[in-house]
Amino acid sequence: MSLGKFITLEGCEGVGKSTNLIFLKEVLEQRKIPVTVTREPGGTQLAEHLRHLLLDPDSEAISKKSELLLMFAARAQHIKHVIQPALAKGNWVLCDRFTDATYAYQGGGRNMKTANIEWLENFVQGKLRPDLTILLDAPVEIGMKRAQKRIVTDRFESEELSFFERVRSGYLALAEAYPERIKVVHANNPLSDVQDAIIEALMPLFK
Ligand code: Z5A
Repeated sequence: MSLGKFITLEGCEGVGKSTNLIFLKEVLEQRKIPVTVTREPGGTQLAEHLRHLLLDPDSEAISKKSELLLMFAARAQHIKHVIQPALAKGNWVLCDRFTDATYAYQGGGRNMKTANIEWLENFVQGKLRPDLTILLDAPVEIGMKRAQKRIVTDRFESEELSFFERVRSGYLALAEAYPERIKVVHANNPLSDVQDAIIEALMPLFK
Protein backbone atom coordinates (compact mmCIF):
# COMPACT_ATOMS: atom_id res chain seq x y z
CA MET A 1 0.00 0.00 0.00
CA SER A 2 1.42 3.42 -0.86
CA LEU A 3 1.32 6.18 1.75
CA GLY A 4 3.29 8.90 -0.05
CA LYS A 5 2.30 10.76 -3.20
CA PHE A 6 3.84 10.20 -6.59
CA ILE A 7 4.43 13.37 -8.64
CA THR A 8 5.99 13.41 -12.10
CA LEU A 9 7.28 16.27 -14.23
CA GLU A 10 7.01 16.00 -17.97
CA GLY A 11 7.59 17.99 -21.12
CA CYS A 12 9.88 18.36 -24.09
CA GLU A 13 13.54 19.12 -23.62
CA GLY A 14 14.57 22.37 -21.99
CA VAL A 15 11.09 23.28 -20.69
CA GLY A 16 12.35 23.50 -17.10
CA LYS A 17 11.72 20.08 -15.54
CA SER A 18 14.99 19.93 -13.58
CA THR A 19 14.67 23.56 -12.46
CA ASN A 20 11.16 23.03 -11.16
CA LEU A 21 11.90 19.67 -9.59
CA ILE A 22 14.30 21.47 -7.24
CA PHE A 23 11.64 24.09 -6.59
CA LEU A 24 9.02 21.43 -5.79
CA LYS A 25 11.43 19.65 -3.44
CA GLU A 26 11.94 22.89 -1.50
CA VAL A 27 8.19 23.54 -1.32
CA LEU A 28 7.53 20.07 0.10
CA GLU A 29 10.44 20.21 2.51
CA GLN A 30 9.17 23.53 3.87
CA ARG A 31 6.00 21.61 4.74
CA LYS A 32 8.13 18.93 6.44
CA ILE A 33 7.13 16.33 3.87
CA PRO A 34 9.86 13.69 3.29
CA VAL A 35 10.82 13.72 -0.39
CA THR A 36 12.58 11.33 -2.74
CA VAL A 37 13.82 12.99 -5.93
CA THR A 38 14.57 10.78 -8.88
CA ARG A 39 14.50 10.60 -12.67
CA GLU A 40 13.82 8.41 -15.68
CA PRO A 41 15.37 6.71 -17.38
CA GLY A 42 17.52 6.13 -14.31
CA GLY A 43 17.27 6.21 -10.54
CA THR A 44 19.10 2.94 -9.77
CA GLN A 45 22.56 1.74 -10.70
CA LEU A 46 21.29 -0.54 -13.48
CA ALA A 47 18.73 1.98 -14.71
CA GLU A 48 21.44 4.67 -14.85
CA HIS A 49 23.56 2.30 -16.98
CA LEU A 50 20.57 1.86 -19.29
CA ARG A 51 20.11 5.64 -19.36
CA HIS A 52 23.69 6.05 -20.46
CA LEU A 53 23.18 3.55 -23.30
CA LEU A 54 19.90 5.16 -24.32
CA LEU A 55 21.24 8.72 -24.41
CA ASP A 56 24.75 8.07 -25.72
CA PRO A 57 24.93 9.49 -29.28
CA ASP A 58 27.70 6.94 -29.97
CA SER A 59 25.57 3.88 -29.07
CA GLU A 60 25.04 1.42 -31.93
CA ALA A 61 21.79 2.14 -33.81
CA ILE A 62 19.06 1.34 -31.26
CA SER A 63 15.88 -0.07 -32.80
CA LYS A 64 12.55 1.43 -31.79
CA LYS A 65 11.55 -1.83 -30.11
CA SER A 66 14.82 -2.03 -28.15
CA GLU A 67 14.44 1.59 -27.07
CA LEU A 68 10.91 0.97 -25.81
CA LEU A 69 11.89 -2.20 -23.95
CA LEU A 70 14.97 -0.59 -22.40
CA MET A 71 12.85 2.29 -21.11
CA PHE A 72 10.55 -0.20 -19.41
CA ALA A 73 13.45 -2.37 -18.18
CA ALA A 74 14.92 0.71 -16.47
CA ARG A 75 11.46 1.57 -15.13
CA ALA A 76 10.92 -1.91 -13.66
CA GLN A 77 14.16 -1.57 -11.65
CA HIS A 78 13.32 1.97 -10.64
CA ILE A 79 9.84 1.10 -9.40
CA LYS A 80 10.98 -1.96 -7.44
CA HIS A 81 14.06 -0.46 -5.83
CA VAL A 82 13.25 3.25 -5.46
CA ILE A 83 9.68 4.36 -6.12
CA GLN A 84 7.68 1.69 -4.32
CA PRO A 85 9.90 1.56 -1.21
CA ALA A 86 9.85 5.37 -0.93
CA LEU A 87 6.06 5.57 -1.28
CA ALA A 88 5.62 2.70 1.18
CA LYS A 89 7.53 4.57 3.87
CA GLY A 90 5.47 7.71 3.29
CA ASN A 91 7.86 9.75 1.17
CA TRP A 92 6.53 11.85 -1.65
CA VAL A 93 8.34 10.88 -4.84
CA LEU A 94 9.26 13.60 -7.35
CA CYS A 95 10.25 12.04 -10.64
CA ASP A 96 11.75 13.82 -13.65
CA ARG A 97 9.80 12.00 -16.41
CA PHE A 98 7.90 8.70 -16.22
CA THR A 99 5.63 6.68 -18.50
CA ASP A 100 3.95 9.70 -20.10
CA ALA A 101 7.38 10.30 -21.67
CA THR A 102 7.17 6.84 -23.23
CA TYR A 103 3.76 7.63 -24.73
CA ALA A 104 5.07 10.99 -25.98
CA TYR A 105 8.53 9.96 -27.27
CA GLN A 106 8.19 6.32 -28.29
CA GLY A 107 4.46 6.61 -29.08
CA GLY A 108 4.30 10.14 -30.55
CA GLY A 109 7.90 10.68 -31.62
CA ARG A 110 8.67 7.18 -32.91
CA ASN A 111 5.11 6.23 -33.93
CA MET A 112 5.03 3.07 -31.85
CA LYS A 113 1.62 1.53 -31.17
CA THR A 114 -0.15 2.82 -28.06
CA ALA A 115 -1.52 -0.67 -27.37
CA ASN A 116 2.01 -2.05 -26.96
CA ILE A 117 2.96 0.76 -24.56
CA GLU A 118 -0.25 0.20 -22.59
CA TRP A 119 0.52 -3.51 -22.31
CA LEU A 120 4.03 -2.81 -21.01
CA GLU A 121 2.72 -0.13 -18.64
CA ASN A 122 0.30 -2.60 -17.05
CA PHE A 123 2.87 -5.40 -16.99
CA VAL A 124 5.64 -3.31 -15.41
CA GLN A 125 3.66 -0.98 -13.16
CA GLY A 126 0.60 -2.95 -12.11
CA LYS A 127 -1.68 -0.28 -10.64
CA LEU A 128 1.06 2.28 -10.01
CA ARG A 129 0.27 5.62 -11.67
CA PRO A 130 1.33 9.16 -10.68
CA ASP A 131 -1.03 11.06 -8.35
CA LEU A 132 -0.13 14.26 -10.18
CA THR A 133 1.75 15.01 -13.38
CA ILE A 134 2.90 18.52 -14.17
CA LEU A 135 3.27 18.91 -17.91
CA LEU A 136 5.51 21.88 -18.68
CA ASP A 137 4.49 22.95 -22.14
CA ALA A 138 6.19 25.44 -24.44
CA PRO A 139 6.74 25.80 -28.17
CA VAL A 140 9.43 23.30 -29.14
CA GLU A 141 11.81 26.04 -30.35
CA ILE A 142 11.80 27.70 -26.92
CA GLY A 143 12.86 24.55 -25.08
CA MET A 144 15.44 23.76 -27.75
CA LYS A 145 16.96 27.20 -27.48
CA ARG A 146 17.24 26.83 -23.69
CA ALA A 147 18.70 23.32 -23.99
CA GLN A 148 21.19 24.38 -26.68
CA LYS A 149 23.12 26.27 -24.00
CA ARG A 150 24.44 22.87 -22.89
CA ILE A 151 27.65 21.56 -24.39
CA VAL A 152 26.77 17.86 -24.73
CA THR A 153 24.03 16.72 -27.11
CA ASP A 154 22.35 13.37 -26.34
CA ARG A 155 20.91 10.82 -28.78
CA PHE A 156 17.39 12.29 -28.59
CA GLU A 157 18.49 15.88 -28.99
CA SER A 158 19.84 15.15 -32.44
CA GLU A 159 16.30 14.37 -33.69
CA GLU A 160 14.60 16.75 -36.11
CA LEU A 161 12.15 19.45 -35.11
CA SER A 162 9.22 17.38 -36.47
CA PHE A 163 10.06 14.61 -33.97
CA PHE A 164 9.74 17.06 -31.06
CA GLU A 165 6.53 18.49 -32.50
CA ARG A 166 5.05 14.96 -32.42
CA VAL A 167 6.33 14.52 -28.86
CA ARG A 168 4.68 17.78 -27.79
CA SER A 169 1.38 16.80 -29.48
CA GLY A 170 1.61 13.41 -27.77
CA TYR A 171 1.94 15.07 -24.39
CA LEU A 172 -0.96 17.46 -25.02
CA ALA A 173 -3.16 14.56 -26.12
CA LEU A 174 -2.38 12.78 -22.84
CA ALA A 175 -3.28 15.92 -20.89
CA GLU A 176 -6.62 16.02 -22.69
CA ALA A 177 -7.24 12.35 -21.97
CA TYR A 178 -6.33 12.60 -18.24
CA PRO A 179 -7.26 16.13 -17.15
CA GLU A 180 -7.61 15.11 -13.48
CA ARG A 181 -4.05 13.83 -13.24
CA ILE A 182 -2.12 15.89 -15.79
CA LYS A 183 -1.95 19.65 -15.23
CA VAL A 184 -0.55 21.71 -18.08
CA VAL A 185 1.68 24.61 -17.04
CA HIS A 186 2.75 27.18 -19.64
CA ALA A 187 6.52 26.95 -19.45
CA ASN A 188 7.31 29.90 -21.71
CA ASN A 189 6.08 32.27 -19.00
CA PRO A 190 8.55 33.85 -16.55
CA LEU A 191 9.79 31.33 -13.99
CA SER A 192 7.89 32.96 -11.11
CA ASP A 193 4.59 32.54 -13.01
CA VAL A 194 5.47 28.94 -13.87
CA GLN A 195 6.13 28.23 -10.19
CA ASP A 196 2.87 29.89 -9.08
CA ALA A 197 1.02 27.59 -11.49
CA ILE A 198 2.90 24.56 -10.14
CA ILE A 199 1.87 25.44 -6.58
CA GLU A 200 -1.74 25.77 -7.72
CA ALA A 201 -1.58 22.31 -9.32
CA LEU A 202 -0.05 20.88 -6.14
CA MET A 203 -2.66 22.26 -3.70
CA PRO A 204 -5.28 19.49 -4.06
CA LEU A 205 -2.69 16.94 -2.87
CA PHE A 206 -2.40 18.71 0.50
CA LYS A 207 -6.12 18.26 1.29
N1 Z5A B 1 12.84 9.48 -22.74
C1 Z5A B 1 12.09 8.70 -23.60
O1 Z5A B 1 12.27 8.78 -24.81
N2 Z5A B 1 11.17 7.84 -23.10
C2 Z5A B 1 10.94 7.70 -21.76
O2 Z5A B 1 10.10 6.89 -21.35
C3 Z5A B 1 11.72 8.52 -20.88
C4 Z5A B 1 12.66 9.40 -21.40
C5 Z5A B 1 11.51 8.41 -19.40
C6 Z5A B 1 15.98 12.04 -21.11
O3 Z5A B 1 16.42 13.30 -21.09
C7 Z5A B 1 15.62 11.66 -22.52
O4 Z5A B 1 14.99 10.39 -22.47
C8 Z5A B 1 14.63 12.62 -23.10
C9 Z5A B 1 13.41 11.78 -23.44
C10 Z5A B 1 13.85 10.38 -23.31
N3 Z5A B 1 15.16 13.17 -24.27
N4 Z5A B 1 15.02 14.29 -24.72
N5 Z5A B 1 15.08 15.23 -25.33
P1 Z5A B 1 16.24 14.26 -19.86
O5 Z5A B 1 14.85 14.27 -19.34
O6 Z5A B 1 17.30 13.99 -18.89
O7 Z5A B 1 16.65 15.56 -20.62
P2 Z5A B 1 15.83 16.71 -21.25
O8 Z5A B 1 14.41 16.54 -21.50
O9 Z5A B 1 16.63 17.02 -22.43
O10 Z5A B 1 15.79 17.67 -20.06
P3 Z5A B 1 16.61 18.96 -19.95
O11 Z5A B 1 17.14 19.41 -21.24
O12 Z5A B 1 17.56 18.77 -18.81
O13 Z5A B 1 15.56 20.03 -19.72
P4 Z5A B 1 14.71 20.43 -18.49
O14 Z5A B 1 15.09 19.69 -17.26
O15 Z5A B 1 13.28 20.38 -18.89
O16 Z5A B 1 15.11 21.97 -18.36
P5 Z5A B 1 16.03 22.72 -17.26
O17 Z5A B 1 17.39 22.13 -17.30
O18 Z5A B 1 15.32 22.85 -15.99
O19 Z5A B 1 16.03 24.16 -17.95
C11 Z5A B 1 16.73 24.42 -19.15
C12 Z5A B 1 17.22 25.91 -19.12
O20 Z5A B 1 16.09 26.78 -19.18
C13 Z5A B 1 17.97 26.29 -17.84
O21 Z5A B 1 19.00 27.14 -18.19
C14 Z5A B 1 16.91 27.01 -17.00
O22 Z5A B 1 17.49 27.95 -16.12
C15 Z5A B 1 16.10 27.69 -18.06
N6 Z5A B 1 14.67 27.91 -17.69
C16 Z5A B 1 13.84 27.05 -17.06
N7 Z5A B 1 12.61 27.57 -16.92
C17 Z5A B 1 12.67 28.82 -17.48
C18 Z5A B 1 11.70 29.86 -17.65
N8 Z5A B 1 10.43 29.74 -17.23
N9 Z5A B 1 12.10 30.98 -18.28
C19 Z5A B 1 13.38 31.10 -18.73
N10 Z5A B 1 14.35 30.17 -18.60
C20 Z5A B 1 13.98 29.03 -17.98
